[in-house]
Amino acid sequence: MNPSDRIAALRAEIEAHNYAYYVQDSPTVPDAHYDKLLRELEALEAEHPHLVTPESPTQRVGAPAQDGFATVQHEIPMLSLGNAFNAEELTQFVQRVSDRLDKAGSQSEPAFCCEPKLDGIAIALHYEAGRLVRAATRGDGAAGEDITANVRTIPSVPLKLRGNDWPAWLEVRGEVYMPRAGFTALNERALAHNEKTYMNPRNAASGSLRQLNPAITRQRPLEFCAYGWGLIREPVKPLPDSQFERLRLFHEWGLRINPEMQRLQGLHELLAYYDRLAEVRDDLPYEIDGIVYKVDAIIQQDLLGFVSRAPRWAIAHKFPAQEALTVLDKIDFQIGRTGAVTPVARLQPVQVGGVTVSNATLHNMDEIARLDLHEGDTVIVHRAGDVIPKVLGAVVERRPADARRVPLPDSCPICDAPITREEGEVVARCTGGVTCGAQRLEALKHFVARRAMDIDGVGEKLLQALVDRQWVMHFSDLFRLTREQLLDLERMGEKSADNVLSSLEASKQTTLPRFLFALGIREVGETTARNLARYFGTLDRLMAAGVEELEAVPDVGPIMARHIQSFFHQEHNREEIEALIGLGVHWPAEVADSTVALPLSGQTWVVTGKLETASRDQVKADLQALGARVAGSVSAQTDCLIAGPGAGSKLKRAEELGVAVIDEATWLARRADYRGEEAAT
Ligand code: 9MJ
Repeated sequence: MNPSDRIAALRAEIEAHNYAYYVQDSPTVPDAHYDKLLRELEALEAEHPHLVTPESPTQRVGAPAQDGFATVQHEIPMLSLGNAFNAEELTQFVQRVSDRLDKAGSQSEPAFCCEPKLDGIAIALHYEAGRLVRAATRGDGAAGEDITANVRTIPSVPLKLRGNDWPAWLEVRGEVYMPRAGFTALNERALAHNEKTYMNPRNAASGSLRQLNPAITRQRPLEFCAYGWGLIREPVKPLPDSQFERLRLFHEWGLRINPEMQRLQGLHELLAYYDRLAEVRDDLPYEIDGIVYKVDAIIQQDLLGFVSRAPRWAIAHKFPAQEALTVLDKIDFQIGRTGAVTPVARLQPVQVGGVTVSNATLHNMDEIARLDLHEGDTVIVHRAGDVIPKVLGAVVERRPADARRVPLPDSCPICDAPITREEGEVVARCTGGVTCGAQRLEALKHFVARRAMDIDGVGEKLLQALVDRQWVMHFSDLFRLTREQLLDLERMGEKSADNVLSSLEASKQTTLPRFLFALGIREVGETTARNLARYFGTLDRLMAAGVEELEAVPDVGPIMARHIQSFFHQEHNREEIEALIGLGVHWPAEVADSTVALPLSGQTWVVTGKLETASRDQVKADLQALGARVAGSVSAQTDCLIAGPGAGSKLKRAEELGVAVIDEATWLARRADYRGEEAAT
């Protein structure tokens, strides 16, 4: 393709994305893909300057102003930021800044004001005599939309500035964004009411801000954070000559600024700041997509000036994209331990969030319908932190003619038993029960797992081989395996066979909570298994318990109680338990304790940072065993935070809220105490 055609194609595609993004609040492609197109266009236009036109998407900053809102001209253009996509590009930026300052005669090494790059909507707030008189979106940078009525509903936007030393006219610039928790709640509400959900917090913020009815905006959990300024007139006293100090002054006037903001110097410090925030990124209560570095001294900012779209004195150092485009090749159906049918997206491998993703769970048929997914679709995949990858939606414009809808299969792909979905249930189930190879394999995997019977050396491959040969149909069959059988398996040497046999033998000595958890009773996780063991003391008492008595156990609700009771009523389960005990599975007696609440009952704990003596999972399990609820984030409801080295935003939040914080050593001492109390009762 010749450059002129490629430029035309890029412009058309970018314009289409702009429209979807800015006008419909419903992006068709991830930001990273959009950035790539824009960069390619910029590079081509730089090579062929005669092909640049005023209408080119490279010649404007953002979206054009929309109908429905009055237009506000920005007296000083609202620019965007240049990007650095890796450390090398940041290095070049720092070098460029130093070189230019040198040339301009400003020898002092620049300091940078650093803060997370909020993923929201840039706006300008106009304060006249300290009162909010107007709020506007960035729009195309030259003119935006008057969204004053909507912005006035945002609690963190002061309608009147504090103090009295602000300029007669002050234009504050910053980001309106939606914190993660508010976004999740908003989408959950929308789902419950069968309304449109938003793809991400940023679109939710944009959509909420651009409501024509401010009463709707008011119900949306929006926040504002200041990071800059526009026109300033008639200051009553000279403003600080540093970005950092100026924002601190804004803070005194009642504006929010980012608590992570720091003034740093030298590439090394900038990169360390980037690394630290990349580490805590997923723990922050809001989404960020990179770090913004701004030359701190305003005199140096002025010396550096602007290029067409962005200041030369600032840059956004982007984090690896958490969203990417790929093709959904196929939807498969997996059968879980309890027969639950889970659709799984088979994707063309794609890099996202720093790893290669080729599968993503689609949860259930409702989710496929909600996202309107077809095999063959181009889809947007999201992956953040260690969270499992998620398909956010399809790019309908790219749907090929032969794209296929995928119905729920009538029968199980493994055992051919009918698949049913009960009225009002989201989950479809294979009715094959233990005769279904998939359910059997999943049940066995669960049974041997580390936190269950902990049978070392018996993994999925071996279990699959044993199930295939029909040597292991039930849990108890594991303990009937002979050395000869094992040696008959491919790739099983004498040593491995002996190891498997001794692991099996060793696992027979277990605990009642482990045994109960291993049985795989629906809804019964580790904590419930512990609570059941503790409450009833013996398996016999538990097996004899009625629904009412089961419901008296901490954490056990009516549905779970019914699952437990029905499990122990089924003849084949009772036989299996008897067989296991007959083959030597045993556990020490538990001290039944149905009267005393667990020491941490009713408390909410959070764990963060690196721990020395145990994994976070283990500490979590210990906490749950003591009755605590373990939460993922710190709130006013948190009773205690266990913080290891490297703790970031959670620790900060706990300190802000006055939540008790203990280190690992203190936790270990407390745990010993609690367990001591337990032993004494
Ligand atoms: C965000 N999004 O957090 C800027 N930004 O500065 C910060 N954006 C910006 N600064 C000039 N912290 C243009 C945009």
